[in-house]
This record gives sequence, structure tokens and C-alpha cells, in this order.
Amino acid sequence: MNPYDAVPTDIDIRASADRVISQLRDGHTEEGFRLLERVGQSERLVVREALHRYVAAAVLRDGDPSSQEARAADGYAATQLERALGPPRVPDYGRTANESNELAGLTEAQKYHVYASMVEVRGNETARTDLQRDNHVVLLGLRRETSTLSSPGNGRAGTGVYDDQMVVLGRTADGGERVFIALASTEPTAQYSHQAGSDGNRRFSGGDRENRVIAPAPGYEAVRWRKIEGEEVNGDTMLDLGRLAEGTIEMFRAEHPNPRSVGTRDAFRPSPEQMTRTAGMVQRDTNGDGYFTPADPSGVQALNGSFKIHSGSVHNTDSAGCQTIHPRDYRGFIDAAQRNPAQTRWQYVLTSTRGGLFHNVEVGRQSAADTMPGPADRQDERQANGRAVQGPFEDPGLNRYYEAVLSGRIEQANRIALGFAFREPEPALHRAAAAVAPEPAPASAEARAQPHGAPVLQP
Ligand SMILES: [Ca+2]
Ligand SMILES: [Ca+2]
Repeated sequence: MNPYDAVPTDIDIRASADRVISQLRDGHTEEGFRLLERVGQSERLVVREALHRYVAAAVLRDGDPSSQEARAADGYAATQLERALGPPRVPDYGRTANESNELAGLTEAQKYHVYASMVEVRGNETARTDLQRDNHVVLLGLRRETSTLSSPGNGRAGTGVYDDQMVVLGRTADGGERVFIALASTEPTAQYSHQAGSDGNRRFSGGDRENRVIAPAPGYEAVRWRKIEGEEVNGDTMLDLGRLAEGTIEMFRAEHPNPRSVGTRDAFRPSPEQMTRTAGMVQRDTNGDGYFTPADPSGVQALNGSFKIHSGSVHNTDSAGCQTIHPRDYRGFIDAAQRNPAQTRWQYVLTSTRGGLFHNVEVGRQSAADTMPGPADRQDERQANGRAVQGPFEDPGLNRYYEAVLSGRIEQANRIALGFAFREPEPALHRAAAAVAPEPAPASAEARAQPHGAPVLQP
């Protein structure tokens, strides 16, 4: 049963937003906000959100004078619009009659505007311009924050889940709106992580072998590893898995050994121009906790051409950092994306989404730490939290850290230190570093191989 309203509506989302925009730009701010309220009130949530995004994108851009007037006239409405510029909510979209689907009953043009309005608020200027071109498509990725250790519950960890959406937005030669929505994954999986360990003979994707014997890091015990992928960027001798950071990335045609069932080798990878254009388009999980956050030292790195869009498998997303699409949707995705054989560049707008684990990470890391269910290794930590540990500090966390260091439980100490870094990065680290000698050093394979070595503290 689909719990959402599926009654068709005849609203023209773009035209309705344009009427509001025109009122606001003419200085009729109150009338404009009233009109926005009126056209949206009988529509379902996804439609109201799209209206807000179109209006916000048009009138709240930096330097638009109507933005100041709007704030002065109606602070509440202006705040709502500001919110519409932020990460969007992922529409609930299931394909079969039994799945919940917020888009059921909408026309293709209406669905197009639900997603195209996201490109308007989250894409760069090239992406927004490309949306207006006939016979041309733009790609949109909606990312839910997911641990690299996630699996659909098959007893293994780190095979990935298709919990993101990849959307192809395009116009036909005569301007008709077209949309294709695919299940996708925008993050890598722990099966490619160096943190999953090595038997002394595990392959790197480059062809060499990891000849050290390395125990799996906590949380990685149930990972059945594949080749080690990633780059070593923080000096701890362990390769670090990467993902595309949110933003607009220009893609061009590539090939990939997709599963044979999808019937095509076609794929996409960043264009050569894109790789020189912007710094910092890749995030790396350097602390190996399965997430990409400000707690990862040296976690922001340059883009390279390995970050492709290709098909995953049915029971495994096969992602070592690529955007992968469910094989059931892949052929449809490629056909929609390559509808015009003359198109050679695709703007790919990747955005974080509202309601995810870390959507508040910029404004308050406390909330991220609070809501993070976390990989399995955090369980012990939470249980330990309930136990009062005596020590020289007022902060119970510092006392637990101190105790863990003194008794040689390096991994536990690391995790506690990581917790500090999440909640309160700088002050907590200074306190922790001051509390314990010797000098902080990065966590490494050596540290795991020598459990009684020097305590390590991840900055
Ligand atoms: Ca590393
Ligand atoms: Ca991390």
C-alpha cells in the first residue's frame, strides 16, 4: 500500500513558481508570498517543496535586491525560502504498487520539476543553463549518508546498499520534459577498504600485494574483502577510500565492465577539464570509521578520473568510490542519459539531502554525533559509556580515554578520541593531548600489529 496521496493534479509547477517570482521581483512581496501559499496549499509536499525551490533559486540568489525586500516584508516566509536552498529531502520513490511512492499520480513534467528544482538550488551555473537546453540532459544524484560498512542484511558487512537516487533530467528536441529515476549508491563499500585487513597476500587494485598481516579494524570483522582500493593520503600507511564530494562534476563518456546482464559497457567518468578545474572534490575516510566527515584528517582531496558512474550488481553495489546504479535500472539510465548522441558532456549535480545522518554537520557536530547509529564497533563504546570510570579529570570521557591508554587498549582509546573529535574537535583534542604523553601519532597498521605500542590519538 502506498501511504501517500496519489490523486493527480493539474498544476504547472514551473509556471506557478514564475507567477510568484514575477510578483516578488515587481516589489509585490506580500502578494507574492500569499500567492505562493495559495498555489501550494492544495498540493502534496513534493510539489510544495519544488515551488519553494524554484522561487528561492530565483529571488534569493546573492545580490538580488528582492531578497532584501522579501526578508523585510515577511521574515518567516523568507526563512522558509532560505531553507529551500539547502539540501533537499529525498522523495520516497518505489516502483511497484506495493511500495510507498510520493510521485504516484504526477505527470512526467511534474516529476521533472520536482527534481529539476533541486538542480536549480544545488547545481552550478553550467548545470542550470544545461537544464534549459533542448535535446540535452543533466544528471542529479541525491545522497543519503551511509556507512561504507552497510549491507542489506545478508550476514556480511560492506557490500553496500542502493539507498540513493540518480536522476536523468532532460528536454526533448521540442522542449518536452523527461525524467528517469534510478536506484543508486554514491558511496564506496568497506569490502575494498584497507581497514578490512590482510592475510599477507591481499591484492591492491594496482596489482601489488599487501604482504603485512593486518587484523580487521573494529567493525570490519564481517567484511569479506576484495582488492584494496583508494589512496594513502594521511601518512598512516593505510589506503583511504574516497567518494565524490557534493557539487557539480562534469562527466564524459567512459567504459566499464558492467555486469553482463545490463547489456552495455557504457559508463561515465569526470571530464579531463573537470579534473583541473576544482580542488577538493573528493572526500576520504582517513580515520576508517566508515563515514566521510570533518573528523577525517586530510580527508579532502583532489578529484581523479577513477570516480565513474557505472552499474553495480544486484546484491552488491560494487562501489570502491564510484556512483553505481542498480542493474535493473542501468539500461534505462544509459538510454535516458545518452538520448542525444551528439551530447558529449554531462553536468552531474550531486547533493547531500535533508534528514540524513550528517546533514547538520556544518552547523552543529553535536547533533551528528547524537544521531549517528554508527558501525558495530561503537556498540562496545556505548556500553562502556554507561560505566563510571574514576580518574583525574572532570570529564568522564577523558577519564575513560586515560584509563584505556594506561591499560594499553589502543583501539578503544582511539575510538574515544574519535568521539571527542566529533563532538568538539579542537578544545577536546587539546585537552586530550595535554592529558596524555607521548606525542599524538596517526593510527596505523603498525599500531594494530603492535598492541602494546605507543598510544595513538587521531586528530
Ligand atoms: Ca591512510
Ligand atoms: Ca571517517
